[in-house]
Amino acid sequence: MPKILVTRRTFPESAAALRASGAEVVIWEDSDAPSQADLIKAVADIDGLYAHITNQVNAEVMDAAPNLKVIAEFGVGYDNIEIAAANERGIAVCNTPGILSESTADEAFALLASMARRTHDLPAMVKRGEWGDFDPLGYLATDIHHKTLGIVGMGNIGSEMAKRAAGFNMNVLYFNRKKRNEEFGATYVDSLEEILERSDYVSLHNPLTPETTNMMSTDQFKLMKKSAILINTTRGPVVDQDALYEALKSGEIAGAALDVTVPEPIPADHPLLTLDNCLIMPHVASATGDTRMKMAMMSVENVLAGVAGDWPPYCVNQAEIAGNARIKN
Ligand code: 8YV
Repeated sequence: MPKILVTRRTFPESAAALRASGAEVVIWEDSDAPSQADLIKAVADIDGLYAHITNQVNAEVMDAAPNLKVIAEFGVGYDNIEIAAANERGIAVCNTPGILSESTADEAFALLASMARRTHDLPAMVKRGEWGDFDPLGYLATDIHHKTLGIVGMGNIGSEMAKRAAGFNMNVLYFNRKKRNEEFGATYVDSLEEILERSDYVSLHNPLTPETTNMMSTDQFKLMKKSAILINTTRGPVVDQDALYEALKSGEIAGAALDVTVPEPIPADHPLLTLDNCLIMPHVASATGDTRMKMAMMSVENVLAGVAGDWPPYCVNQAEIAGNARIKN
């Protein structure tokens, strides 16, 4: 009987689907995520790992799990998995692409709209009893329509963002490693520099890799318009947070909305939390009940296929491990 470890609680439906397969299923039900030491202990005899962003699935974890055939990440980003180590060992790595793109773009667009129309700071002012007399020049916001949105990373989520922006009559530019054929009304620009210079809003949708770590730092903020707003729903380390703090404080850019930070959770005394022009959400872009359920069921499909010895439907390294896969069928 194969054994599967799920490293956070899951929906009753996904737990039931795992158990219905006949596998032995261990679900980490604690309110805290397992520590690295806990994880290393818990993987000893498992065949499948249903993993989450809070797990660092590195070579040490893989070596502690000699039977491990498949790692199914709950999420599209899998930068928490040491993919080279998985490739060397023939372990299949899977993710949940596509199904969370619309929810993530919904949140990214909501963050853009919130910063533009000041729903991030004015309601708190009203609650404090500071709503003064009508003032034609008071509480001024920024338009969304006919402004320029720069999308960095035109994958599934970036294209959903472009569609939303088109509905708001925005001009949309995008920068991607490769020009795409289907551009959803967006215009390709061939450098990050150009998109930063031309955009009123810059929204990041590229994955975290060694090349994109600190991709947005002091020099990049200098290129942006002083009135520009940055939206980050990808991964915290793509933005150099110290440089962002300086840029927001000095007025180099007008605002930032972040769904992701370094670290997560961001400590309550972090300098970014002292700024009125910075809105921070607790990494929830995919967190709607419907989308999280679909992600869970996709993770179940992936892990069950892997422990049964079949290629998981959403395997990201099938070509890399074809010659040495622990999956046999
Ligand atoms: C997940 C995400 O909620 O898919 C991703 O890459 O960032 C989120 O949708 C997160 O990975 C939690 O596992």
